[in-house]
Amino acid sequence: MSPGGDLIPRPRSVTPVAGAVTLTPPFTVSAPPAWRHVVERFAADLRESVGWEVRLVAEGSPAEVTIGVAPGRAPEGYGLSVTDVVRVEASTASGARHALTTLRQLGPVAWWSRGASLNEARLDGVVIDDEPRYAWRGVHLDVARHFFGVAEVTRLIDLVAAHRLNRLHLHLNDDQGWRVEVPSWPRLTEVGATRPSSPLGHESDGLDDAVPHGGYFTAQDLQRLRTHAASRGVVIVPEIDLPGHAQAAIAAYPELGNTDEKLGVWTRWGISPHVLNAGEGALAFAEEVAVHVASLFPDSPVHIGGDECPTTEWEASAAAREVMARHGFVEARQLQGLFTKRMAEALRRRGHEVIAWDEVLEADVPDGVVIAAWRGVDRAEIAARRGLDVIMAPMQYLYLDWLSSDRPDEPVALGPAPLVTTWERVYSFGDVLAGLDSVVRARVRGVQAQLWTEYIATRDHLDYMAFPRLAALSEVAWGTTEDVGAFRRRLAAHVARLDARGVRYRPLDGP
Ligand code: TNX
Repeated sequence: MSPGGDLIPRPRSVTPVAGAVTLTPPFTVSAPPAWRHVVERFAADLRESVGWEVRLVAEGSPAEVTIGVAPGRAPEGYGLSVTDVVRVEASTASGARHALTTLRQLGPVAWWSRGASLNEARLDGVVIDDEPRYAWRGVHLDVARHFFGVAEVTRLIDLVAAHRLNRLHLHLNDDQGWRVEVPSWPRLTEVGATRPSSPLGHESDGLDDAVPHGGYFTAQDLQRLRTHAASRGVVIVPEIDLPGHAQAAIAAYPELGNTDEKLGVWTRWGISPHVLNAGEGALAFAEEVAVHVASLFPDSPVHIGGDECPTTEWEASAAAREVMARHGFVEARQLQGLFTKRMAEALRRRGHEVIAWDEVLEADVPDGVVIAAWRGVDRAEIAARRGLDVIMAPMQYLYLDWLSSDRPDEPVALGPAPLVTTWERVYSFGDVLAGLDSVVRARVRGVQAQLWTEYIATRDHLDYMAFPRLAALSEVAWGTTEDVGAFRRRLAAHVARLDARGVRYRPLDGP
């Protein structure tokens, strides 16, 4: 393959040129002082992979890799050239970081391994000019249905960053588990973080494994994740999903519910009918936990959930009907708008951007809320025409909990066919984005793939569901998709990097 011919995501422009550089350890990198942390991260990666030492020297000193400021570059853009030296230019630390990630891909596969030995790295001449099409290049991970701890999430952050993706959305609560400690509501984790069993096989089989499942993050855990993610240019976006998907919260605090029924943390998959009541106490609860979790991520947008909130309990509740009357609502669905407004306003007063699933469009939504459109591209179009920005997350293309193919030997996943998302299908979303009209296009912040974990309980299985589909997603998000056959050839080389990282990805042709 020609130099730079197997990069993923594909940069905007890659031109092979004469020249080559052979790096041997230790080598030097010069960079502006403000980007020191970016070089240190790169140095730590090479130390871990092949034991090389990378020495940071002052800007302007002779070095084998020079990193300079080019104010004209796009915020995440960069230039990278290999001639008789390696030169990087960028206008921000993010741009410089992307350049070094690309440089690592230009180098030997061993640069992605752990504890390998390597004498030299030969880089062929190439000039790369690059910048992403979308600012929001996200991956969502549901840590509620199955808990994934600090080590696993850290590893996912590394893999996300290796694909120049930049958002990790953590779904922190659901009917089946509450996964973040909130000091003023201790029972959320004392009671809500553990369920007695989980479905065995597919939900529709109706079986139970009789194995308790639990786990949650402390503030310190999340702080560690946040710091690590920041070092890789990844922003963690926490989600507190209310007023639906609230059964674990109601199990912990029955007064938040609508009935006297004694509920446990849910042990089935699907949509629990048990939602928060619409009284002041529950609204204050939603505000308080969202604000607390947001305080752990001071620089992040915060997702307030809002999906799949059944209204059956509200319709049957005299108290809810009273709240409706007070607000002049004609349908129970409008009650959800009280949560959207309460949470969104509290978060925005504290400087957070607010994101919500597209169902919130069916009740009042404050201006400025960003819509994560999951039920289809049509929901993104509705939001955009209402003047709201959108994150494209449609299940028909970007749900990685769907089967990887229609082969009978795929591991059990959300649905039977036709709920299938091949990596080719993910990749084809680039064409859908290209076909959007200008009104919608102007509102698209970016794209995001979803890893719901009802049927993903282990790290190896997470790898299988995530890759290579996230590699395809990264190129959709970067905005450089091309002919799928050409992508496949690059992907076939790229999986060597995943192998080097120990990723148990799904082979390109089948399980
Ligand atoms: C819908 S997508 C959900 C999740 C499920 C997922 C399964 C969304 C906002 N809600 O609760 O896990 O489908 O694919």
